[in-house]
Amino acid sequence: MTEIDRLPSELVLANRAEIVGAVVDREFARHPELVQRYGRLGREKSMQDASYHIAFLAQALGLGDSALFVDYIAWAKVMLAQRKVLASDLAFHLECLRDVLLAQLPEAAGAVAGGFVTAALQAMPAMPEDMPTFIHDAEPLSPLAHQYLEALRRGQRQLASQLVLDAVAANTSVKDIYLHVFQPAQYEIGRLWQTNEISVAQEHYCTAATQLIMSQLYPHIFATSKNGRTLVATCVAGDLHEIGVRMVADFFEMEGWNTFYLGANTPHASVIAMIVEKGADVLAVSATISYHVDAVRDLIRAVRAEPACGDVRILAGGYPFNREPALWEKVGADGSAADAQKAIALAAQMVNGVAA
Ligand code: B12
Repeated sequence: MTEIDRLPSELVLANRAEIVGAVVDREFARHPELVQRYGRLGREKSMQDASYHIAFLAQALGLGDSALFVDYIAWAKVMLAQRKVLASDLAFHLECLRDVLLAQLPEAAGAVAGGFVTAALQAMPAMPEDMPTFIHDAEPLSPLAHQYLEALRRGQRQLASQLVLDAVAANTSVKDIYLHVFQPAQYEIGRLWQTNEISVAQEHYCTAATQLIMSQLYPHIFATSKNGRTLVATCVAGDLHEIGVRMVADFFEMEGWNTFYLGANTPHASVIAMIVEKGADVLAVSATISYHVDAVRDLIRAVRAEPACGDVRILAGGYPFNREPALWEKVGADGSAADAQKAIALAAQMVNGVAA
């Protein structure tokens, strides 16, 4: 496992409130016109942003991986541009953050943390201010994915459900519906929220509807005969994004595994108890927000330290693992896969030595 330097990350988090205050003081002192540009709440919003940047920065520092922070700033640039925050103002905010880190942290830690911010600043000019759609016409089932998403955007979840049930009745596989309809539709919903085209409430509605419609497909999912293998699948403590790992669990179930899907935000001790109780062959751990990757590493350490977990193989996956392909090694997992289909192939290799 790569040697990980936790110190700058711990210092950044321990001094978070002071750093946030100093960044925003410096920003508004040097550019008083920001008050006119962003209104009465501008200062408050800038404090929220700084606090967010620090959470992501600390995680990247803890994993010794500046690319995670650069990726986060690319996401923030789109998010803020679509809310009328100028890229030049984001860059200036980051310059203030770097100055404060250099001034307030011990020299070595300040240099490392400041270096991560510099990496993001250097990459910023090439980062786009908008994001293309996740529903591509060349992909299988893209017409259905479009219709499904449009139905949900109009608030017609019954129609969305019927579209999916009709497709399955016409022999479209449940796996294809998951990978080519639900997954791109969820990514697209995220993009529309990020680019300020739909509200948080609309995103919640679409997500809840997708979970409901996934449940309507369960008679197909549990119809397979069993192969004697067991999977425990969970989101790490703190992470609320449960659909991805639920899909992973459902793919294993359809492949003949016995699966125990634990959902969002599961405490580590409960995951370990479940691995032991069910004699799991594989544990699938999911994190979507990169500041939860530490929790994945902590969970994996705890599982490895528990002799009763035997030689359970551990897969880690989700958004940050897809952005940074070497991340699974840094958290001590046995492997990762970009989607549910690839996850079953990898797990079959791990437990049987053959592809699924
Ligand atoms: C729905 C959603 C939510 C819901 C989740 C509800 C629920 N019950 O699941 C709620 C509202 C809670 C939420 C909250 C937040 N969210 Co959110 N969310 C999403 C959204 C729109 C869809 C997630 C989803 O269902 N994806 C579909 C599944 C199928 O895809 P997937 O997770 O990638 O899973 C596949 C693979 O990754 C892989 N995989 C996944 N897990 C595993 C595990 C293993 C072991 C393996 C091998 C593979 C694997 O296989 C899966 C199936 O093929 C995403 C958009 C996106 N791009 O995903 C944003 C998104 C992830 N959220 C985002 C953000 C910022 C947040 C918040 C921080 C917002 C806020 N300010 O509060 C919070 C954080 C909450 C928390 N503590 O976790 C950002 C993250 C950006 C970033 N740079 O990190 C995204 C990308 C939206 C965006 N475009 O801006 N969110």
